[in-house]
Amino acid sequence: MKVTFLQKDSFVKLAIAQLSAVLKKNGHACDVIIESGEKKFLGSVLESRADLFAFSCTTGEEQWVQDTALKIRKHSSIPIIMGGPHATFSPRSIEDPNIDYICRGEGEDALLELLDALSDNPVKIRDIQNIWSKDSAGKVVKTEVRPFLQDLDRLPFADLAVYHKYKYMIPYNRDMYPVMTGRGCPYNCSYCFNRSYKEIYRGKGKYLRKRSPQHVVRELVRAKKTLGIKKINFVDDSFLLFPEWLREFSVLYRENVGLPCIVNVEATQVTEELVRLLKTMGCICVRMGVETGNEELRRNVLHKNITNRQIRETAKFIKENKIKLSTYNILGLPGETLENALETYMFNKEIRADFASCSLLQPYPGTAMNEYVKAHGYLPDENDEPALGPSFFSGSNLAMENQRAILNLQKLMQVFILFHVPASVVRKIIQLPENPLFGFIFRVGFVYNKMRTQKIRIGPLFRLALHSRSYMK
Ligand code: B12
Ligand code: SF4
Repeated sequence: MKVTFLQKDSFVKLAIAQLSAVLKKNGHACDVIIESGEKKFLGSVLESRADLFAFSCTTGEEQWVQDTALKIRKHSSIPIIMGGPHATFSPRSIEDPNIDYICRGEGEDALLELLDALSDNPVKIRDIQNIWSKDSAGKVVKTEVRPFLQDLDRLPFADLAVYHKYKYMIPYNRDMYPVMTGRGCPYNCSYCFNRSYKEIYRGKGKYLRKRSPQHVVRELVRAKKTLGIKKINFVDDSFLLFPEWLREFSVLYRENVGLPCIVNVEATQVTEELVRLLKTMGCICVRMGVETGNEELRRNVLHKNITNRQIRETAKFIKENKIKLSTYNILGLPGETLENALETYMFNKEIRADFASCSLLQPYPGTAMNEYVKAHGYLPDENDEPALGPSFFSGSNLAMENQRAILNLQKLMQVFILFHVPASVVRKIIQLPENPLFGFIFRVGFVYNKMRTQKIRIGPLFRLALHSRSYMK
């Protein structure tokens, strides 16, 4: 059977690449059609001879998914499935009359079983774990999630080639080959999906899982040969979770792959030894969650138990090893004052972040933060689900003090960091009226800082950005 994934913007979704590999290994066909890469998107979709249309949806994209499903349904009765974080944490997505199935949680085995049932005996669908469907009267049929996939080495390597009919994606994927070496995170930050993921999967096996070093290295060696990749982007939530794994992996990586790489870390796991290991691997940039410069907000509101001292120390190791430091920050937190927001700027300046990426808080469904903002009156209507935009860079619907100054700071923080602008000047600039120029500066600064810290070439990045405009809005 053939599954056609539909996507809005032109970046690799590893979920799709991973599911494509699994489908192909099991004798099915798989294609991706990207709206921003097509002249006549709907025409291409309808001509794709799919047996199943599929979406991998994060929160913020659901409106586009629903609109697209409606357009398809007007011309075709081929079944439609939605998976990904939004389907997992907002399962009422199944109530949309044009969505036939949703997949909650991990999709590899569930999707295969669904295809088998669709071709063989559709009645079986109601028993497939992770798949929610509807009966003939339109009533939702729910199932449990199956246990976590424990042996990640049994998965085939992600099939990035499924994207390469869009030629403009190839150079970027060579420059920033995305790979995941494990699944799961031990922490429970209030704004992140991990806590609810663990709840949905309670009693269903070990959450923290790692591929073997050999399995990851084999994938990278193959990608080097077949695709000519130049740099690796490890997208694991936290790359240093298992020091023993890293010790073994770093040796194999150096000997067999030897390409520059970029990783995400959590300051609580960083030691001088591990940063040195990253350096020996050719790590050029470490991305680390700072989130806020105010320890109390970080601990009590974000539920992130990392002290400023730990972050300072980690930053010192990273800088001493001449690795670029890129930080993730969030403004617009419940209870945050303008002074707190400025602390975030000052703290990034103090630790000499090379790039302080700054978003606005979006309380995603299923997170503790979502419950908190509803319970504490941060939404215009307390019964509302927070309506979230397509990107956490573009806006927030939460009530905040000094909104204008905070929104301006979010747009300009990375540029202030770049030019080491003194706090007294920052205070004045952010009081100016909001204006499109700040949005423009944000976009240019974001691209420039990515190029500078992650050594991405302008050509591939520009071509990709042209086809991912809604993400950068
Ligand atoms: C790499 C990454 C990105 C990349 C690539 C995006 C992508 N969609 O792959 C970039 C930088 C572009 C990005 C952007 C954003 N991201 Co992001 N990102 C991640 C990250 C770190 C890894 C994703 C990944 O590759 N996972 C590996 C794959 C294999 O796992 P998976 O995606 O969960 O897929 C499995 C299942 O969900 C399921 N599945 C998924 N899709 C489908 C489809 C079908 C049909 C089926 C059957 C099953 C299925 O099967 C898969 C295999 O088991 C995750 C955190 C994480 N650890 O997952 C956040 C995460 C997905 N991102 C998140 C967010 C919020 C965003 C942004 C909205 C941020 C923003 N700018 O505002 C954008 C949205 C972009 C978009 N439209 O997707 C949230 C999503 C929360 C939510 N409720 O939706 C996450 C979960 C992080 C978090 N802390 O909460 N992101
Ligand atoms: S450490 Fe990162 S990935 Fe883990 S729960 Fe917190 S925000 Fe999520």
